[in-house]
Amino acid sequence: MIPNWVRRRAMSNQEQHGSVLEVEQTRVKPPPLYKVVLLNDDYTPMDFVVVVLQTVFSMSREKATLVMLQVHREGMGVCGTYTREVATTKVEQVINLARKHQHPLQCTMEET
Ligand code: TYC
Repeated sequence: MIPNWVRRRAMSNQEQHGSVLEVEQTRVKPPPLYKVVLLNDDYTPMDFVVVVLQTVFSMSREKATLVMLQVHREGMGVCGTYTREVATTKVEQVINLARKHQHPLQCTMEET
Protein backbone atom coordinates (compact mmCIF):
# COMPACT_ATOMS: atom_id res chain seq x y z
CA MET A 1 0.00 0.00 0.00
CA ILE A 2 1.20 3.51 -0.74
CA PRO A 3 1.56 5.47 2.52
CA ASN A 4 -0.18 8.80 2.92
CA TRP A 5 3.03 10.75 2.91
CA VAL A 6 3.92 9.71 -0.58
CA ARG A 7 3.05 12.74 -2.64
CA ARG A 8 1.17 11.75 -5.72
CA ARG A 9 1.84 14.14 -8.52
CA ALA A 10 -0.19 13.86 -11.66
CA MET A 11 1.91 15.13 -14.52
CA SER A 12 0.65 15.85 -17.93
CA ASN A 13 3.18 14.52 -20.31
CA GLN A 14 1.63 16.10 -23.33
CA GLU A 15 4.88 17.75 -24.46
CA GLN A 16 6.72 14.44 -24.76
CA HIS A 17 4.09 11.77 -25.17
CA GLY A 18 1.05 13.34 -26.68
CA SER A 19 -2.04 13.08 -24.50
CA VAL A 20 -0.80 10.37 -22.12
CA LEU A 21 -1.34 11.39 -18.47
CA GLU A 22 1.38 9.93 -16.32
CA VAL A 23 1.31 9.71 -12.55
CA GLU A 24 4.65 10.29 -10.92
CA GLN A 25 5.13 9.33 -7.28
CA THR A 26 7.70 11.26 -5.30
CA ARG A 27 8.83 9.93 -1.92
CA VAL A 28 9.11 12.62 0.72
CA LYS A 29 10.23 12.36 4.36
CA PRO A 30 7.57 10.84 6.64
CA PRO A 31 6.16 13.37 9.11
CA PRO A 32 7.62 13.34 12.64
CA LEU A 33 5.53 11.36 15.12
CA TYR A 34 4.67 12.30 18.68
CA LYS A 35 3.87 10.16 21.71
CA VAL A 36 0.96 11.39 23.78
CA VAL A 37 1.98 10.85 27.41
CA LEU A 38 -0.40 10.77 30.37
CA LEU A 39 0.95 11.82 33.78
CA ASN A 40 0.02 10.48 37.19
CA ASP A 41 -1.29 12.60 40.04
CA ASP A 42 -2.72 11.83 43.47
CA TYR A 43 -6.22 13.25 42.97
CA THR A 44 -7.78 12.35 39.61
CA PRO A 45 -10.15 9.38 40.12
CA MET A 46 -9.12 6.17 38.37
CA ASP A 47 -12.58 5.78 36.80
CA PHE A 48 -12.30 9.24 35.24
CA VAL A 49 -8.92 8.42 33.68
CA VAL A 50 -10.35 5.20 32.22
CA VAL A 51 -13.26 7.10 30.65
CA VAL A 52 -10.88 9.73 29.22
CA LEU A 53 -8.71 7.02 27.64
CA GLN A 54 -11.78 5.33 26.15
CA THR A 55 -13.18 8.62 24.84
CA VAL A 56 -10.09 10.37 23.49
CA PHE A 57 -7.98 7.38 22.43
CA SER A 58 -10.76 4.94 21.42
CA MET A 59 -9.47 2.30 23.84
CA SER A 60 -11.56 -0.59 25.09
CA ARG A 61 -12.40 -0.47 28.79
CA GLU A 62 -9.87 -3.27 29.37
CA LYS A 63 -7.02 -1.53 27.51
CA ALA A 64 -7.86 1.82 29.15
CA THR A 65 -7.72 0.17 32.58
CA LEU A 66 -4.28 -1.32 31.83
CA VAL A 67 -2.90 2.04 30.66
CA MET A 68 -4.42 3.87 33.64
CA LEU A 69 -2.84 1.36 36.07
CA GLN A 70 0.51 1.65 34.30
CA VAL A 71 0.40 5.46 34.70
CA HIS A 72 -0.71 5.08 38.34
CA ARG A 73 2.21 2.74 39.11
CA GLU A 74 4.99 4.11 36.89
CA GLY A 75 4.16 7.81 36.93
CA MET A 76 3.49 8.12 33.21
CA GLY A 77 2.32 6.12 30.23
CA VAL A 78 1.98 6.38 26.47
CA CYS A 79 -1.59 6.67 25.15
CA GLY A 80 -0.63 6.49 21.47
CA THR A 81 1.61 7.85 18.72
CA TYR A 82 0.30 10.37 16.20
CA THR A 83 1.25 13.14 13.80
CA ARG A 84 1.80 16.52 15.46
CA GLU A 85 -1.66 17.90 14.68
CA VAL A 86 -3.52 14.82 15.94
CA ALA A 87 -1.33 14.56 19.05
CA THR A 88 -1.90 18.25 19.83
CA THR A 89 -5.67 17.81 19.54
CA LYS A 90 -5.69 14.76 21.82
CA VAL A 91 -3.59 16.53 24.48
CA GLU A 92 -6.04 19.46 24.37
CA GLN A 93 -9.04 17.13 24.63
CA VAL A 94 -7.59 15.41 27.73
CA ILE A 95 -6.70 18.71 29.41
CA ASN A 96 -10.09 20.26 28.59
CA LEU A 97 -12.00 17.24 29.95
CA ALA A 98 -9.88 17.29 33.13
CA ARG A 99 -10.43 21.04 33.59
CA LYS A 100 -14.18 20.74 32.99
CA HIS A 101 -14.40 18.15 35.77
CA GLN A 102 -11.92 20.00 37.99
CA HIS A 103 -9.32 17.22 38.05
CA PRO A 104 -5.57 17.96 37.88
CA LEU A 105 -4.91 15.29 35.22
CA GLN A 106 -2.06 16.33 32.93
CA CYS A 107 -1.09 15.15 29.48
CA THR A 108 1.80 16.07 27.21
CA MET A 109 3.45 15.02 23.97
CA GLU A 110 7.02 14.27 22.93
CA GLU A 111 8.61 13.54 19.58
CA THR A 112 9.43 9.87 19.10
N1 TYC B 1 -3.14 8.12 40.93
C1 TYC B 1 -4.57 8.35 40.77
C2 TYC B 1 -5.31 7.84 41.99
O1 TYC B 1 -4.74 7.12 42.80
C3 TYC B 1 -5.12 7.68 39.52
C4 TYC B 1 -4.53 8.21 38.26
C5 TYC B 1 -4.13 7.35 37.25
C6 TYC B 1 -4.40 9.58 38.05
C7 TYC B 1 -3.59 7.83 36.07
C8 TYC B 1 -3.86 10.09 36.86
O2 TYC B 1 -2.97 9.69 34.70
C9 TYC B 1 -3.46 9.19 35.87
N2 TYC B 1 -6.58 8.19 42.11
